[in-house]
Formats: sequence, C-alpha cells, structure tokens
Amino acid sequence: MAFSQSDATRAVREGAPLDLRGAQVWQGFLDAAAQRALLDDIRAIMRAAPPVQPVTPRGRPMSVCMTAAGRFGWISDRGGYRYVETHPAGAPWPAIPPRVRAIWDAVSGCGRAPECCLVNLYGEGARMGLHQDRDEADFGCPVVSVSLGDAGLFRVGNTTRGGPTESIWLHSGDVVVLGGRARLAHHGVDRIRFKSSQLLEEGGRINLTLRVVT
Ligand SMILES: O=C(O)CCC(=O)C(=O)O
Repeated sequence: MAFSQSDATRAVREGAPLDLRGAQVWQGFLDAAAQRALLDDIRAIMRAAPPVQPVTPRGRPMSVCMTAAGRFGWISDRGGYRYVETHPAGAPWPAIPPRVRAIWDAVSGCGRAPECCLVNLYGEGARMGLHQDRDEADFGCPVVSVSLGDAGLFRVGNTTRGGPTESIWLHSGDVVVLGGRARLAHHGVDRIRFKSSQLLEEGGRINLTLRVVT
C-alpha cells in the first residue's frame, strides 16, 4: 500500500503529537505498510546515490553513513560541514520521493518545499552526538525527521550547550518536527536497540531529515 497525502492528513487530524522540549513527536505516524513503501523509496535513493561514511572536519569517521535526496545533500569532510548539490561521486542527488514529501506537507506547517532529505543510516553501535541543525538559511522552517527500523534513543536539549535534556525512544514510523522554539535545540541519538524492529532484515535504523536549505 502506498502512503498518500490523505493518509498523512488523517494521521494529523486524528492524533496529537507529544511535546519533548518543544519538539513535536508523532508516534506511530506511519503504519507498517507505509513504512515498507517508504523503504522502497529509500532503497531507490541509495541505488542512485550510494551512502558514504562521512568524516568530521578533524578527520574522525562518523558512525552513521549518509546519503540524500533533493536539490541538496549535506556532507561532512576535511573541508567542513556543508550542503552540496552533488553526491561526492559527482552526480546530482535523486529527487525527494512524493511519499516523503507528503509527510512534510502533513506535519511541517511550512509553506516552503523541502530542499534536502538527508538519509542517516545507523548500524549496530552507531550514534549521533548532540548537535544543532544550523547550516540552513531560514530557521523559520522546521526540520522534519522520520524514523524507520530499529528503535533509537533520541535526546533533545537546549539552544545553548549544556543544561537539562529529555529523551524518548523513537520507533519505526515515528515522525518528529523540530520547529519553533525547538528549531535550534541541540539533539542527537545516544544509541539504537539493534534488531529491535522487523522492518530491516539486516537490522539497523534509518532516519530521514527533511530540511529547507536556502
Ligand atoms: O537520527 C535522528 O533521529 C536524528 C538525526 C539528526 O539529528 C540529524 O540528521 O541532524
């Protein structure tokens, strides 16, 4: 079954998100069929734009592998963190799939279209340290995150470093909106529960983040 705009609109109408320090957490936003359909889209993205393991500007390999769809992808290497219009191998990124766009339209409350769908791939032991998403030009637009596969312990803190944080296990099909006062909140994934979901036979977690870049 394909996930459609009307499915997404229904989910928004019927439920209310949890609030985690200003981040809106839509638990169970995508049902199992919608998750499988999205996985097909992500596999097509990965065929067109094979994932890479980025290194930090200091040359340290990140534990998460990445690829992207849309006008921009986000990369990190010795040259720094930045959005780029081509995959490191030189080709433009594939288009953002309509099913992914439908999620943005349902929850973002933003009139602009996403220009980047970053795909983060978490294998066993992968994590993402607390950081802010601040390489975008317009902080009036939220970042929308979609979780698939194994559960991930998502942590949200503050717009400045330090201070209290709160965490939630994100499960396959959950959607998070980082907008408003949470747009510049530090956030990260402390760990995943490897093989906790049946969606990916090989285990692991996939996270999509949709962003307006310009
Ligand atoms: O994997 C996640 O849930 C968060 C991803 C993230 O923080 C990012 O891509 O900036």
